[in-house]
Amino acid sequence: MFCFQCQEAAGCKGCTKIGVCGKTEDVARAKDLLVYVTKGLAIVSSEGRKVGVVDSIVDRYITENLFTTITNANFDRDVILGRVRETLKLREELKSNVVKAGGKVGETRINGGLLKRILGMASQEVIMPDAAEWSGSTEVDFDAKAERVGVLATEDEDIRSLRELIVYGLKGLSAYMKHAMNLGYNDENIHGFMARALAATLDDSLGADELVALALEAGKYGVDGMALLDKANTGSYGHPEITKVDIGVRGNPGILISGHDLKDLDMLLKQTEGTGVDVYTHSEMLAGQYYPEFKKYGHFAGNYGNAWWKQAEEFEKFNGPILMTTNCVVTPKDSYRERLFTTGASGVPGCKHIEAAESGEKDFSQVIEMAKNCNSPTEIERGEIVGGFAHNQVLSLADKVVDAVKAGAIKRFFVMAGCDGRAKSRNYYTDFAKAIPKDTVILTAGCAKYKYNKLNLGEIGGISRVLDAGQCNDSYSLVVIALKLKEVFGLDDVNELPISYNIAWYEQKAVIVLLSLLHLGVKNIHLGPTLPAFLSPNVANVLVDSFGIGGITNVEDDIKMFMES
Ligand code: FS2
Ligand code: SF4
Repeated sequence: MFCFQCQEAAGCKGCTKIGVCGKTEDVARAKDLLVYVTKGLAIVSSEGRKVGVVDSIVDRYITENLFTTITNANFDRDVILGRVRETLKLREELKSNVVKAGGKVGETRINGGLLKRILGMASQEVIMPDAAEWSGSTEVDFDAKAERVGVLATEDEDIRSLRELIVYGLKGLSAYMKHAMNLGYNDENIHGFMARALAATLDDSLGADELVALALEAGKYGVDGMALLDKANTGSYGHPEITKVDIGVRGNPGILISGHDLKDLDMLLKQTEGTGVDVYTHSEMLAGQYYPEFKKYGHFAGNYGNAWWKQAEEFEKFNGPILMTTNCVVTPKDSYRERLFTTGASGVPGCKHIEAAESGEKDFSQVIEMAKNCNSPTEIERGEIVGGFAHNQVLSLADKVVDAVKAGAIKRFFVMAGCDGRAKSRNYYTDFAKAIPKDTVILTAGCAKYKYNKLNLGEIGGISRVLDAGQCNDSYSLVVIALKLKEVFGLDDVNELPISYNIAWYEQKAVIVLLSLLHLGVKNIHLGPTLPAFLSPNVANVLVDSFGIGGITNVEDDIKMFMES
């Protein structure tokens, strides 16, 4: 196996025996193959669009396949290989529809020779890439193929780096699209781009310049995807508002819901109402606490625990069932394995998975029944945290914020969005938050916030010094806020604002957030705790030269550098 898609890639190079995330070799093979056949489906889908064939089931499947391969989402090889089989089937069905519509989807080899079968346009011979033609049915076929189509199949390290940058950005985008789609919001243009861009990662005629352009174009669609999800979330559940969230426990049995899917939270809250079971949020689901539509439930308790990587210890103490709606899942300990349920793109072999019905509804009754027979959660901390500073809420405070900046009470904002992770080096972010001058404010989103959201960093003129917009996709809110400030201060360029970007990354959603910021023209973003292993030295240089991307050094020097910029 070879995987270097996340920040925890072994030795900052890549995982080759087993993933630091727990991904085993056989799961890695299944995922490599799933990505490959998804590219094949994307090639046919892209060709189909040229002749007006748009298949929403195919679009959904591509989206879900990519989401399934995100770091820490799904460890269930059988599920992943099931998706490989279904993808091959969908591809062939789509091909015949494309041919009927006059599209060009051919194949290359018959009887070992290079006879080009002509499909569609009678006068043209079409050679399709292998990914759009290859088929297999047994696990032996699948494993043999997977060995030849992983990341290292692209020999040139710069082309490989750019192809993977694009694929990882698309994986992140797929997560945001899936959440929006679950709420009934969709955008055909984004699916069209995803298919085209995936197909392009197997196109040997594209060189580095074209792939750099495509990565930046992915950033444009990243902004569109995050805006769509913002519309879906706020249209369904209202605008996040300033909220104090209890981090202690109550005396009732509880269900802990983790991951990012608000539709799952919605269904769980409805189904637990009146059952005597409380619902607690965990990690990125904390953001659910900020939405008016959820706050109305009396049995919606507080937030339990911290960022994803502490889950083994915290899930053990929760005592009740845990529902993982997306990544980040850590291989469960036996002590709570039976209490761990997965749904959506997440999956763990041996843990119960809750499927959606055709209508999208999910039946959580077995989770609720289990909760009733469990002890209430063990208290691990007490107090409260404050959040809910998404764009609508912050813009309603805009006058106050602008006055504070004009009066010099706020000297600088630090965007510290992104992810948390287990590396000790990430304590940098706690130290950084403690050490920045008291007249600065942190804008955050994503699970990175757990490094400093319990530090009580105080307020400036009634404005909290840590403004948490919500989940990683709510980085969109931070962009809306920045663009508003640019307008209010009459600036031409968003980079003229007193905002510094010190972003922590872990998995592929952070990649689409980064590409989105680059697309919006944001410069001098610092990424840590390490730069991505998938950036080759040449590709990293392009990002440094064109966008001023940098890493982190130490708290003192970095603060000095940011404050002087
Ligand atoms: Fe955190 Fe994990 Fe949110 Fe990432 S809970 S690292 O999925 O997207 O950020
Ligand atoms: Fe390693 Fe990250 Fe890939 Fe897991 S997702 S195998 S930790 S690089």
